[in-house]
Amino acid sequence: MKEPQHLALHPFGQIPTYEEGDLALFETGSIVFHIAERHAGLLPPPADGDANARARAITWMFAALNTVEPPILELATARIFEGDKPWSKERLPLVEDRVRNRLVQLSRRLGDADWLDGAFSAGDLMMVSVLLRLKSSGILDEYPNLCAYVARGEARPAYKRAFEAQLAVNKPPAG
Ligand SMILES: N[C@@H](CCC(=O)N[C@@H](CS)C(=O)NCC(=O)O)C(=O)O
Repeated sequence: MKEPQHLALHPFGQIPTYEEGDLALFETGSIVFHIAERHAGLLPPPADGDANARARAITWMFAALNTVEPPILELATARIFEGDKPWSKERLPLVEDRVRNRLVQLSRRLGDADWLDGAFSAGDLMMVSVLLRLKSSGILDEYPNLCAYVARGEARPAYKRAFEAQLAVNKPPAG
């Protein structure tokens, strides 16, 4: 990923990247937004009476990436890369509490609704994928409505198709 060919697509040498004709994009949020703008079912259509619904769905995309994901990424870093540091035991509970703080707020807002704002949108898609990163930590289990929300996201046929396609690419070669 740090070779010139990939760096031409992604200046930070990361994944994902997305190519469509002569367009090359990087950043998950930008890629999802690009697709959502061009295919039905991911954002409320602008001419659909409630133009604000589209703006709110986009807001949830930003909230997932800018407000909910940062403490979750910090937790992953603290657990995976800093777990052996002498100060790790003291710091970890602080990082976990920052994650819990966001989850409490998100859980309260979701309540017993299926999705964050009416029908499923790219905002839910982003939020579910961000929350999925927490699965191995066990923290998500403290919020039953968020667990059910993530399970609904994973149960969508489109999610299953995408996940299986990804697994097929990542599967180690036979033998
Ligand atoms: N904000 C970026 C983050 C991308 C990112 O962190 N990608 C990781 C994999 S999930 C990566 O490529 N890590 C390798 C590296 O940073 O060298 C996005 O959402 O696209």
